[in-house]
Amino acid sequence: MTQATLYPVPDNVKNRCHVTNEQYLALYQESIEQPEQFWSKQAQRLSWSKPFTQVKDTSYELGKVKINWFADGELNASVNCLDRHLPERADQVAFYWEGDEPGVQKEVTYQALYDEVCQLANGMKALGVGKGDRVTIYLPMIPQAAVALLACARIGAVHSVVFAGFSPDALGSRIIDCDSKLVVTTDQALRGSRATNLKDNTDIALAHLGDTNPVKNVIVIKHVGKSIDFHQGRDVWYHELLAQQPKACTPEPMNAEDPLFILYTSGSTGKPKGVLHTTGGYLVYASMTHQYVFDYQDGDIYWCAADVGWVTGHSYIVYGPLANGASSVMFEGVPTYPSVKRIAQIVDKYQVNILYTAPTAIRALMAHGEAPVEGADLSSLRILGSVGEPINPEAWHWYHDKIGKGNCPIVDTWWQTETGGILITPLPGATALKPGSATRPFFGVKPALVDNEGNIVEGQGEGNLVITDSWPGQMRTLYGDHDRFEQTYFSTYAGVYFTGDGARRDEDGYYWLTGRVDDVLNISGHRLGTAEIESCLVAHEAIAEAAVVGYPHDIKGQGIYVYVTPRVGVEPSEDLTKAIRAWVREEISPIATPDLVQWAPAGLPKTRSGKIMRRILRKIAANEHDQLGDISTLADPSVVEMLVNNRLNRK
Ligand code: 6R9
Repeated sequence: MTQATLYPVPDNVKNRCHVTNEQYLALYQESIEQPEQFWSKQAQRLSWSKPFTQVKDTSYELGKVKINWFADGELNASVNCLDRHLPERADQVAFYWEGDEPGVQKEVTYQALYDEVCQLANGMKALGVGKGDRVTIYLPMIPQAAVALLACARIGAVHSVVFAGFSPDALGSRIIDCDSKLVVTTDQALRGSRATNLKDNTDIALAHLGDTNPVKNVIVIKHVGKSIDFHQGRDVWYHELLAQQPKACTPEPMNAEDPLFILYTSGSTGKPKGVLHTTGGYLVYASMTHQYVFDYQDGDIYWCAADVGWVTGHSYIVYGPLANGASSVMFEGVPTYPSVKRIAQIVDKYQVNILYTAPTAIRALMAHGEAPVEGADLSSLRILGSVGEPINPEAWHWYHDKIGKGNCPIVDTWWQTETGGILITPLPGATALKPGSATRPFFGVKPALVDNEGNIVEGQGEGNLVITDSWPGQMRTLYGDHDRFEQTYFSTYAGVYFTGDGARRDEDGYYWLTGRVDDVLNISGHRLGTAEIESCLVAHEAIAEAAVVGYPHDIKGQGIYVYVTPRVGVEPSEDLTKAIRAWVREEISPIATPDLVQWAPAGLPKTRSGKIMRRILRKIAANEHDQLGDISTLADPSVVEMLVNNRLNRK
């Protein structure tokens, strides 16, 4: 392995950052050796209505997994994000909202956010929603998305955000799984001038649920102004509901371990997992990581270009920045609309200091050469962040040179929905960078590599990434399925949390994430389970059997390669291929649309016991059919030959 170029911390950054390398090393050591002392001090960043006396009570022992932090303390997340800032920040902008169309914009101050959160919280209470009830939020990137999360937090309701790009079916299954009483949505969502009818989707989802529909009310925000079907007695206009409500609402005192939210994510089986986060530990961790990783300082303008439908939006658009009293940009649209200059224009317009985005967005811009930065100044930028997938060195250099003008450290942040916040990352003032490496653990995080038998890999080496002890932001369970939680994360390797990712550790102890080691795809930074797509495919009348694998894709990181066996009597055709792509798009989401669909009329390669040999399918999809490895266990080797001859990726 050649030595990667080291990018030391630039002096201008070092001199103003929260921690230097020496401080990082000392604090890290303290966080590992005396976690109770360390975290009890760090938790003072929040305001607690009842102080905690216990700090950490956790066990990774299979059958008895428990994760409790600050368990006898009480606090309210919305108070920490709003009320306590008002004496000093009432008129400070919390969100500079930039609409899908340039020129459409709005500023929301801390006072305005507080007022609206209280009104919605009161409105929800008036509809009978209370502590512990689940509320599904199906919204685009508009300020009311943050309002809705915080209003739930204020009254102790548990929010479950469903990404606005998801289909009615995906929405319905998430509503049923957590038994939501209320849905908050909008007439339409706009992204890159494309409209999605969120309210219509909600109607379809609820109609499909029939008698099992647990939803009593749907709150509808009038965003675009499109007409909707109004269901008398069930639907409520947001503006009418709020008009009757006072701008004050007593916050519900929450135990630190009371649930704050559920967020569904794909696993390696078909059923999405309801990742559950609680209040105290999550907020301590989101707030602390936001401050240190992005070196957020008072007066900075921070922009996380993620969507609130993903965990990045929860922790680094809503909870972390607001807990820190930050001013953020919130963007409704996409990086390439109306042109590839949009990101640079927004940075210049709001004088953004910290930009946090995903490698897939960078690659989409990079494909246009200089155009995305032509005519832009970008000198306000100080720190750049990356999240969602490994950032390839080409994208890293483009980001660093073209967007960051060579002066801005890139924090490549590795984490997961399950981890609540960033676990492996550089700190801008402390860490020399290597393009493509997420570098070192954050405070309190103990990563390790294990081989497939579970033996710890010491020093330099490669293996499965596990975390050997708990941190406050860790998920607590899978909603309604603690057994699946234990099986998924704690049964593969005894006594440790298994991330599902592979990684390498180099001579400096830096971590290089190498991707998922399970049947989870990472498409443009979004997780999709292959099983989920497969079960959708076989639900189509033309398909007998399907197998889905990832393959290298220039922009998306991974593309979706689908092998399908038609039912007897079905003749594959281009039209049918199109119909199948549209089917998956409609049933799951545009993100899940197959890139390549290969017909396998002679069937899929299987072992004699009938297991599909995905290893072989992955090789064919990657155009690496000369490295198929051992195929002696195949039931019928001629199937492979046919698939290789008709393969669709020849790059
Ligand atoms: C935050 C988020 C988690 C999975 C994770 C890993 C991949 C995220 C990464 C990264 C390499 C990074 N991932 N950040 N891989 N380098 N900086 O993305 O959460 O949607 O749950 O996805 O994404 O594979 O396991 P989530």
